[in-house]
Amino acid sequence: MIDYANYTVILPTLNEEATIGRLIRYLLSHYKGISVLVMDDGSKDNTKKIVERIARKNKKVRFVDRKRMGLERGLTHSIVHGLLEAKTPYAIVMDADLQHPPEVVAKVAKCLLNHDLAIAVRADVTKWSKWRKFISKSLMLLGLVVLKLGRKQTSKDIFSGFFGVRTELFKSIYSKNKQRFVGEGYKVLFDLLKCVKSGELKICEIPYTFQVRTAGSSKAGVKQAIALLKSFAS
Ligand SMILES: Nc1nc2c(ncn2[C@@H]2O[C@H](COP(=O)(O)OP(=O)(O)OP(=O)(O)O)[C@@H](O)[C@H]2O)c(=O)[nH]1
Ligand SMILES: [Mg+2]
Repeated sequence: MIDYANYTVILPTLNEEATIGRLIRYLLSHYKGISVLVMDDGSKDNTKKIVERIARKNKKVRFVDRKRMGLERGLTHSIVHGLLEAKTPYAIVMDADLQHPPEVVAKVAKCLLNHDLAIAVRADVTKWSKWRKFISKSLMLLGLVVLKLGRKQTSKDIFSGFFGVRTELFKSIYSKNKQRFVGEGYKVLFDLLKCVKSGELKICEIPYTFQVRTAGSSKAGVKQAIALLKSFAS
C-alpha cells in the first residue's frame, strides 16, 4: 500500500478553469492524503476561485499566487518554485489541463518507492498534427545530442512534463545548478537531466497516452521554442 501522504503533486496553471477542479478532485479522491500545490502565474479566469474553494475544505491543497507575490512568470520558474516548496519526500509534476492522465499518478508514485526519478513517457501522440510531430521530433533529436555529448542522463521522453522525483534530490541538484534552469522555458525535466551524469540516478519510465487538449488553450508557442534553444546551450 502506498502512503500518499508522502507525495505532493505540483500543478502549474495559467487559465485552466475548465479542468483544474476536476483534476484536483480526482487526485484527492483516488490518492488519500496527497498534497496538491497549484503554482499559478496570474490566471485571469476562475482558476484561483475554484482552487481556493477546494482548499478551504482540504488543507492539503494550496494555491500559490505567484503573480501576487511579484514573481517572474514562467512554466519552469513555477515548477521549480513548487518543487522547492514541497514538504513531502516525493513530488510529482504534471499539467493541469488533463493531458496527463491522473490515473498514471499511481504508477509514478509506485516507481518512486525504489527510483530517484520516475518519468511518464508519451508512448502515443497520434492525434498531433504532422507539423507538431515534426517539430517535436527534431527538437527531441537535438536535445538527445546535447545530452549524449555531455554524457548526461537521457530518457525516451526528455521533454516530458509529467514526472516524479525524490524531493530532496531535486533540491540538492537545483541548488548546485540554478543557472542551467531556463525559468521562462517549458522543459524543466530536460534542464534536470542536463545536470545528471549518465547512470548517476535510478530512473524508471512509465509509458502513457498523451491526451489532446479538450478545453482551455495552449500556451506553447514560439517563445517557448526559443527558451528551449536557450536551454540546449545552458
Ligand atoms: N504557472 C504557469 N503555468 C503555465 C505557464 N505556461 C503554461 N502553464 C501551464 O503548464 C501546463 C502546460 O502548458 P500547455 O499550454 O498545456 O502546454 P502543452 O501541453 O505543451 O501544449 P498543448 O498540448 O497545446 O496543451 C498547463 O497546466 C498550463 O496551464 C506559465 O507560464 N506559468
Ligand atoms: Mg497542455
